[in-house]
Amino acid sequence: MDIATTPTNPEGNPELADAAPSPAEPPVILRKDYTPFPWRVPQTKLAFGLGVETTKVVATLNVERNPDAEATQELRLNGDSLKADAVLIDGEPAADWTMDGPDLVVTLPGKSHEVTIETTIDPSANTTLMGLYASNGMLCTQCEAEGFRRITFFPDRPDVLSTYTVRMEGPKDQFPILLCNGNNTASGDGENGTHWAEWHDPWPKPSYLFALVAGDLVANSGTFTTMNGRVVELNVWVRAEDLPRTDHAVESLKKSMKWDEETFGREYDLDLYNIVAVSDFNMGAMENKGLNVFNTKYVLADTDTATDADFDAVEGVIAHEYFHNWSGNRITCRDWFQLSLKEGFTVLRDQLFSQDMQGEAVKRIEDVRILRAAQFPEDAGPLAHPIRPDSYREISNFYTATVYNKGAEVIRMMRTMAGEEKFRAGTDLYFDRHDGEAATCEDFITAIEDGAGLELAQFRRWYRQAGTPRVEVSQELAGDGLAVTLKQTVPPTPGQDVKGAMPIPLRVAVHCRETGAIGAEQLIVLTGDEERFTLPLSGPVPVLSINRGFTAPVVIERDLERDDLVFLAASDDDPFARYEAMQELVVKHLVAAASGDLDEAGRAAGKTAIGDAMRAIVTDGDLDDSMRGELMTLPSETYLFEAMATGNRKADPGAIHNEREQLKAAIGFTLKRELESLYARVVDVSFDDPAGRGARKVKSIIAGIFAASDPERAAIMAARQFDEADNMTDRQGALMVLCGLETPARAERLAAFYDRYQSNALVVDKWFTLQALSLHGDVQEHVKALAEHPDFTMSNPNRVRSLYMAFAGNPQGFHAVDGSGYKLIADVILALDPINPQTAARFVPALGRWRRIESVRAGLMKAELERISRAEGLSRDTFEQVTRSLEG
Ligand code: B3K
Ligand code: ZN
Repeated sequence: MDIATTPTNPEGNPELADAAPSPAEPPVILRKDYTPFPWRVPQTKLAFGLGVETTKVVATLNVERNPDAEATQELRLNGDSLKADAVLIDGEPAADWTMDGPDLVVTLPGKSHEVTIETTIDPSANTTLMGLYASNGMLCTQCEAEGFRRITFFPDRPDVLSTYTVRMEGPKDQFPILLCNGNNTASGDGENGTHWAEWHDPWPKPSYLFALVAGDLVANSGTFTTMNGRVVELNVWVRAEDLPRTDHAVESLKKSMKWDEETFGREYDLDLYNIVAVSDFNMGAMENKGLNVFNTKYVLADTDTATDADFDAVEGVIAHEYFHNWSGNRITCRDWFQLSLKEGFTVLRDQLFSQDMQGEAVKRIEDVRILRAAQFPEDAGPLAHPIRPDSYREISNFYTATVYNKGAEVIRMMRTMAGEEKFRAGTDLYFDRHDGEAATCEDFITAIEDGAGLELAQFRRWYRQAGTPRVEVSQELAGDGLAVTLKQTVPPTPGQDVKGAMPIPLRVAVHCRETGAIGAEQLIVLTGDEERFTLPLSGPVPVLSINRGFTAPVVIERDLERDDLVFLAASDDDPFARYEAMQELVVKHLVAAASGDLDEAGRAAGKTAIGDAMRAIVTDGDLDDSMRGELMTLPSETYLFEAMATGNRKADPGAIHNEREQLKAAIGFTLKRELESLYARVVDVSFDDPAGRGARKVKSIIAGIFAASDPERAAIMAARQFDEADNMTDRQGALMVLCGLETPARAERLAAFYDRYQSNALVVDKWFTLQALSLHGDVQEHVKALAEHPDFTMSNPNRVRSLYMAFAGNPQGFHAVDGSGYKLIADVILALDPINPQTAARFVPALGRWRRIESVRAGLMKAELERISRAEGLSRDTFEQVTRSLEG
């Protein structure tokens, strides 16, 4: 699972577009240039002599001509920062091999050969965390997308599938546990305190799914019996001190295995499933066959150190990686342009799983919130790309919210249109038809068409066209129905000026504001640029409820009366539509206020309407508190930024922040009594009560509202919540409120939190994040001071993200009007790029939103991007993101 971030906007820059590429520029790879690899590699043998500073690798590849490709004597093996110690062909030293840039090229006269290559690598010097690297004294690997070529020379592309047999040998005291993909076939002791293990993975796989781990680890083990009676050994491997926090991971794995059998008919296919937690990891986790490697953040959880959200994230990511065993491993991608084939589909599968585990309504709202926070800005910015991109310079830059989250939404639309049962017939056909293959998005669409009986010719545009469609809604009474006219536009994106209409499935209903009648739901599909649908009325004052359940990833533009929105926010039967009405009410008010479009009366009327809707939510006795918490959550400043930056209007983050804080204060004043009585109820709900989760959510939201309306009271409430907390959710929620306040309790509780958890890296990450995200006016000074803290390091991605990604996501700090927040993040990019380019490049999108922001800040952001672009020796990752951000 990737840890997605948020970027920004377009408009062509002819000067840059016309500039001749300098010779040092990394090449652009095009989807249309795909050709099959001329050789097959049916078997691969690897022998590792393991050491933290010196690891020797002997790779033996059985190669044969690929009859489906053009014949050639040249075998090109990809390498990255490698040199060959020896090259043998059929057991003899090769006379005819050359290096072509980073690649090794051999000439092979016959139809099949055995190619052996020896390399030596230094895992301790590998700070990129791609390939084989050292983390806390252990050795581990990360090969997706192109990390295997840092271990040995190999055709490192996803359509070359091979069966791997691996021998690992190393010092037993340092590496008592030796793990690899597949099954452990033999092991024993060697000379001079070494030991060895042999592993065989019977399932052919591409090199990106290879994994190896060697270290001092202990396992929390369990078993799972599959639907056909296979008994699978499950192990979650961690450092000994982390073992008490692994039960939730093991349980999550068992639940995922069961769910995938019941929901998609997918059964596990090996006798062993290993998960290893490592603390230095570029992303969330990795689905290597039979040996998943995880960021500790998505394995370790107990109530003292992890929040409710952390528990959910562990469950969701374990499920995601497990589901990849079929959607990704048994059927992999032909080339990296097809990434959404495995990622979009697997995200949908993990979302559906979590809906079943955690509750459908709240999970759906959370997923839409993530889409809007990360993907919508990406689709509206210079880094916009279709879910199946057409080109890249560095594929790591395309593990994006578009490929993952929009990819999931696109497949979800197919499911909505087909219905659950037919969709399942489509996925069954896909799994049957392409098992063992490296497939394409087109293969997936065709299988769904054939299996589910859908016609998806026009729908394929969702794979080709970038940009979030906007659907304009107008309505009029027509006889005994409501005539609704829908008009769609798909905005231009870099390289795509003109778009065709997309099929947009929308669940709709027409309620009546006067009688409160709830209309029957139906599914309509907008396929043209403009269409008119007549929907049945349920009473005299019709109110349209549209995109219920968020059936399509689009922006709905409608001009509903404020009273209609208040009505929907208080009474729509679709939980998402209810949430959406509340968001819309608030967004409209705040964007108008931040744009200077409201006079005093307008402001007062807006606040009154929001207060009324919020009162209905706070006092609704039928609502569970988890859903109440969602409805009470105000739109984020990022989402408001998006809403404000439409058409020719630019976003003003300063005005958005001030208006949002003022609205919070107004809600706190107006609903003081109601919020206090809600707080008094939820504060008494015990941790283990089934209603506890919702209660905890609501508790911290109320404290946050009071922080704006009555900071002194909020400080007392939050300090008390912190002191009395018997779990991390309450403790973190309270500390978040305190971090934004000017009160002695802030420093006291921050110190207490640090003292209590200083030996737990994941909780220390929270401690950094809480301060970097805070609403405190001195946040930037705090961040600079924290960078000097002894626990801060640039070499651990979790720590870097905990401080700087949090700060880049803190509008008040990042968008400081003097540009100092931009400079701070640009400095981070420049300092991190030589250490870990992949993580460095993830910070660029925050600066890339410059075209959609008011001119003073836009100029400052652009200047920082230009400063980065002038730096010598930029990585391919950062070069590509900065160039696109300036061109877009
Ligand atoms: N497939 C991996 C992501 C690899 C990212 C490489 N930069 C994890 C996942 O999506 O499950
Ligand atoms: Zn994935």
